[in-house]
Amino acid sequence: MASTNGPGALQDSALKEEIQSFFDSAPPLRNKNGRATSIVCVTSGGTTVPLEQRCVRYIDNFSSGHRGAASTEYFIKAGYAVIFLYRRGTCQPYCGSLPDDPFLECFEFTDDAHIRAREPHSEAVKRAIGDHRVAVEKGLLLKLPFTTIFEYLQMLQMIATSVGSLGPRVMFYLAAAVSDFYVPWKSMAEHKIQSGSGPLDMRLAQVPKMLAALRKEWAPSAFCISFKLETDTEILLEKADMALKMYGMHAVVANELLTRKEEVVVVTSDEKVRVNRDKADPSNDVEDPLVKLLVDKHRAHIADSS
Ligand code: 9Z3
Repeated sequence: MASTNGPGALQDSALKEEIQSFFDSAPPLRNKNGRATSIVCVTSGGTTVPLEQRCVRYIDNFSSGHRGAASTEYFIKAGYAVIFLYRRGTCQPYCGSLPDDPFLECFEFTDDAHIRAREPHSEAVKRAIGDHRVAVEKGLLLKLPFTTIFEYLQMLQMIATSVGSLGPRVMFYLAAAVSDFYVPWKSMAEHKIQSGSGPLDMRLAQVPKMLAALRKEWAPSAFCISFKLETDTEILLEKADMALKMYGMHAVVANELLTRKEEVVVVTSDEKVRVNRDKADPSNDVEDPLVKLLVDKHRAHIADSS
């Protein structure tokens, strides 16, 4: 006989209401300085689409992860706690000024068998380690890796349904490059596809429109920013507008592949704001003004919601 006491859907509607009213009236979570914590989930890097269950081959979406990693640093600077959902092996926060293989290039053994940072990297290493440690120790950076489209969307759903209840203080900044097509697990070959039988015919299914679920079901009060990437500037803004309306995003950041480090356009229902990198210094990036603009819009969203 099925137990009515065990875990599962709450049957008792009075209890459901009591729980809801407890959370509705609870003071917002605060950080150590007594400020209510705003949380942003930054997604970064491209998802893979495996072609075999024991995966030897996969389709990949391009993204170096620079946008997500740099934006994470600016959000932390602006007082946010960041959940950094990133593709394994892509750029990491605080590592932007280090060489590609920092472990091998930045360190050396001393005569007494200690490890020290080598010049000219020691200042950059010190800053990266220090800033990263402070962010983690203050509870402002949680890093979660994904590889496949399956992992990415399951983790995004898990994050959204857990932090969604915190309401308008939560932001989603979806910079990851997410596949539109995939091979459903059940119809995927288990073993490596053999090349002996000629050309490969494969039908890819469309990935369901998860942005709509995020916005409407998983975290309905959160502030949601998605990104639109195109290689043809003629269709970019029109496509960004379509995404804004179709998924009910609060803003869509439109970018073109070749100029994405110099300029983006933030598309909202009432304006299109061009955001450019400040060229005065080569170390400036476009994520700095972009995050500032979105933080302002997020503050307005929080004020409107209360
Ligand atoms: C972006 O458009 C990002 O800005 C980039 C950043 C991936 C271009 P990098 O990582 O580049 O700094 O090298 N991300 C979203 C790309 C995407 O797949 N968007 C989908 C689409 O355009 C909607 S979710 O259809």
